[in-house]
Amino acid sequence: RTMYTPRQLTVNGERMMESLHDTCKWGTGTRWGPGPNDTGMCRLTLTDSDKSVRDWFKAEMEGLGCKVSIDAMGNMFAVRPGQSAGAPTAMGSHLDTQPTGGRYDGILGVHAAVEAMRVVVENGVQTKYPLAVINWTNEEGARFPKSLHGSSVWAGTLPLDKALALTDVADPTLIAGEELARIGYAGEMECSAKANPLAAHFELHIEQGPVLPENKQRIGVVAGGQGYKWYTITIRGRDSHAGTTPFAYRADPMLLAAFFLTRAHEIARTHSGLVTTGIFHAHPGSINTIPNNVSFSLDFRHVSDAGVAAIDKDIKAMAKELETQGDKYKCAIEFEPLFDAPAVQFHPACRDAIRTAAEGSLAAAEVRDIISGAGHDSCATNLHCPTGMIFIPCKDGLSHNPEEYSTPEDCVLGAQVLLDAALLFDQG
Ligand code: HGY
Ligand code: MN
Ligand code: MN
Ligand code: MN
Repeated sequence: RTMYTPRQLTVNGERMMESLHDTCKWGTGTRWGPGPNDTGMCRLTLTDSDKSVRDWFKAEMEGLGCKVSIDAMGNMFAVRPGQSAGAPTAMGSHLDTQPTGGRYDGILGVHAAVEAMRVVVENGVQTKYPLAVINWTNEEGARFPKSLHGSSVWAGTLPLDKALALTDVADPTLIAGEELARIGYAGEMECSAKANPLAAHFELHIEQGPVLPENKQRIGVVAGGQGYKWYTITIRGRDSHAGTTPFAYRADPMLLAAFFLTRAHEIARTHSGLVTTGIFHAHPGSINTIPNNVSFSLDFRHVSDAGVAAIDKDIKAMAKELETQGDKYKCAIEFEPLFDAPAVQFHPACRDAIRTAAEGSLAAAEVRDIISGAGHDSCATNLHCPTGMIFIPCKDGLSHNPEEYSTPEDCVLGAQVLLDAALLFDQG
């Protein structure tokens, strides 16, 4: 058996890019369907657009002779047997998107994996172990607020019943488990690494940040990823009349939210971390009534767990201080934990396979080690099997935005490195 060498098989870039852009047609411009600024890329998890692209994935993989299994979280595993039985070497990512992005985020990794499988099949390659392509459910957490939703249940960090009970952030009458069944992807298979183990997981993803473009490098060998926490913050005050309530009689949650967010940003900067609020509600939402309460999302991140913990501690201390503000009436600040992921280090064997693969296509200077600012399903699989990630640059480091863009050349190069790394690992 000769060892596989990078580029021994080559991906068909034309075919991959055509099918990638073709599946964007199932996106919609708004949360719920064709809307005014139809960007054609919104495939919020468990909506009809997600169903369409899942149906395409299933048909495509079955057409390649793979067996497609669906687990209780709707994670989709397309597996092709190898010479020996055993856990598959997997190439995975996600087909769901943010409300206004997703031309490449997630879907590129799935298409590159599909193309890698096409090349293996059409060349009649017998891999040592089974080879798999995976579509993970709701990596984004944009609709049902858990990042890495499907892969976290598989990894055992989120109980299935809690995962299925999550409600839609925009319409709490919509429940994840019911939406999963509605689109026909509530699978029989147990959703766990125990019942459905992987030998390794490789993921191609756009960097979504500025490091590769700024350094004019083309492949990132991802060494690890940041830790992050999500909360819903609720600040409860006292609703009263905008015109008759003197400042000394106010407990104004909107004012406190302004202080809170400014101070939270200062805290994150002090610790060289990041903090973001993407969702904000004021209740009852009337121009001339001081709100009864405001609620908003809080996402903060740091390359180390200690950093995340320090930011967490300082933000909570700051909130305690803000609660003492006010004369007759004061506000209360509540933290509802939504999600947290530890900082991760990816497996050296996968990193080596990726670097060998990358240098099979590029000069070493065009390849760099990099830390992922974003969370990925690979952060979940990393808890159970050797995992590696490959980054390609995206324009201006922009992502989670309709202008998200990577060149076809970089997409195809990334797919080639994914194919080569997975086959090198399979034979390693
Ligand atoms: O939030 C994240 O980093 C992931 O892309 N959902
Ligand atoms: Mn992603
Ligand atoms: Mn994303
Ligand atoms: Mn992600």
